[in-house]
Amino acid sequence: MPQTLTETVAFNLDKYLRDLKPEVEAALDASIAVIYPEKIYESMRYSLMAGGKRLRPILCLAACELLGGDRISAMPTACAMEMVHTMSLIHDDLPAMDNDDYRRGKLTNHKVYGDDIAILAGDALLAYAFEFIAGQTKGVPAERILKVIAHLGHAVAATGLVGGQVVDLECEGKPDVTAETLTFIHIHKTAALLESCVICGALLAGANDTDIKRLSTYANNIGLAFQIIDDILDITATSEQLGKTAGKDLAAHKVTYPSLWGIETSQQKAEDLVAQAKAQLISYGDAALPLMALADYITARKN
Ligand code: GRG
Repeated sequence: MPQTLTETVAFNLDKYLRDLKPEVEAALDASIAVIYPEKIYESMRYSLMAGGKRLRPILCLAACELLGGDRISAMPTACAMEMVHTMSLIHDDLPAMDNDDYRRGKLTNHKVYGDDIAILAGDALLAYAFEFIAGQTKGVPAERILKVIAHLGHAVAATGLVGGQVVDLECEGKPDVTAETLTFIHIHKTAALLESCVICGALLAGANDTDIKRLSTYANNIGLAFQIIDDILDITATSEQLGKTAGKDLAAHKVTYPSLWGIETSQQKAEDLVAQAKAQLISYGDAALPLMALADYITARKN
């Protein structure tokens, strides 16, 4: 059992991701077949199978395993998380929103299939994510599955991603956005789904109220840290490294954490949030090593 937070460096995250990522990729690949009308299924698969870090499904599986659940029973929910994440990226990239040409190193969905099909591919992925959890989760009591569906619904609705995106759009072009508003945006737009990944994985394994409270704090902290690092990378990384257009926040004069606090302070705040996140996991002992290492990865990542 780790006695201090620094002992978590002993965990081999590279190997963990090398093992787990292909499992997730294979499950995602098997989740959607191309049938008539082919164009919509191809568009859904184009973005779903375009790569990406697969951080959300991995967090879901790691949280389930933390509490003694097994990967197989959490895999449909893990895939659903990636479907929801992918649909949010497709819609975020549309001309009516962020208007991006590249994502995950490829042309964005609407650039390939047109705005109409991209909107529908996002809608279809969102609906299918819930169907997939309900229909594919095996060996888990129905009331746990119901809790997962309700939690994910809350995380993506106006209470979560959609609400965060609306406030983000409202803030466009405003120079006087406060740190509180920025935090509201990112807790809803980014952290809510990451939190749902962790909590739903835990719910599938039978989490109790104490687990939920600890894991929710863990996930919200890493979610906010994730967005702070995202804002920093928008300034410091290249478009090639990011797989999407770098420097967009600066070009749009968007208020971000680095624009409010500077890069160094922002990095420090992200590291503090990760340390607080990891502190929530101490009582789980070695079982928490993957989630601890994933928290560290959030601030160390380069894309
Ligand atoms: C959810 C119904 C519904 C609609 C979507 C467009 C929208 C509403 C919300 C925007 C959500 C959004 C795009 C948040 C940004 C989150 C973020 C930092 C994405 C980048 O995640 P990574 O780096 O990407 O994990 P990869 O490609 O690695 O998966």
